[in-house]
Amino acid sequence: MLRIAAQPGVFEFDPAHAALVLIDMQRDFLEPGGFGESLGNDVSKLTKVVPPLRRLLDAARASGLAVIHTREGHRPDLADAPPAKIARGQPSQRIGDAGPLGRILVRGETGQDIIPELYPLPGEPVIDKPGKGAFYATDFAAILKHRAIDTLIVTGVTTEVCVHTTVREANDRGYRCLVPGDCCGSYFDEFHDVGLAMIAAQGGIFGWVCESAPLVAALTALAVQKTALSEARSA
Ligand code: TIU
Repeated sequence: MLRIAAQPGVFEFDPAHAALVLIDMQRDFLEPGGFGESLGNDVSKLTKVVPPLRRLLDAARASGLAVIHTREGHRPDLADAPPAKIARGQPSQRIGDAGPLGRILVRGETGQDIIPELYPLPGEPVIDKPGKGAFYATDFAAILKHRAIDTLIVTGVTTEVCVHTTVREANDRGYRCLVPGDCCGSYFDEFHDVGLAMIAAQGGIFGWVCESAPLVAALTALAVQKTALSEARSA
């Protein structure tokens, strides 16, 4: 069991039954010319998430923790895109329009894919989701069930939209969620701060919130332990 300093209290979990989930770390949200910018957002607000999340991803991979990625996006024919979602607001470009990163938020396009720094390795599931939550209209729950995962470490963008929706969906389904705040990002500083506070309030109404440093330290120690064990076995 690993024990991590968190709000509202220490978070204890078995890494054999946990997964690191990276929500929507896509060019469409982090780079100019994609969906995020089309909505009027300053996409540079999200870049600070990448270095800490890369450190956490490296530690998770080294320790053998399951890693699962998600991507928000739609079928090329937009058959799974709610008309209300396409029509919403006054974006500079709508979902499906051709932009500099390909068609906005469409599966298979450059913009819809994950940024190179956090690109999935073979064997790491990628969940293509049409909504904000990772459970809605996906096989995420089936994958978690088959791997006997009951604990999710949820990271990514944006804190108050897809991260929050996924944590809420997971919490209602009985998963325990830990959210490392510095591995999540928002276009709005105040929404990020309040979004994290909302998760941990009321004794952890949706989950737990932590910094990534103690989590990285615990996973790194686990990786060292596993390496020492396998070297001792093969000696
Ligand atoms: N616009 C915004 O903040 N977020 C999204 O539309 N999707 C995700 O959060 N991934």
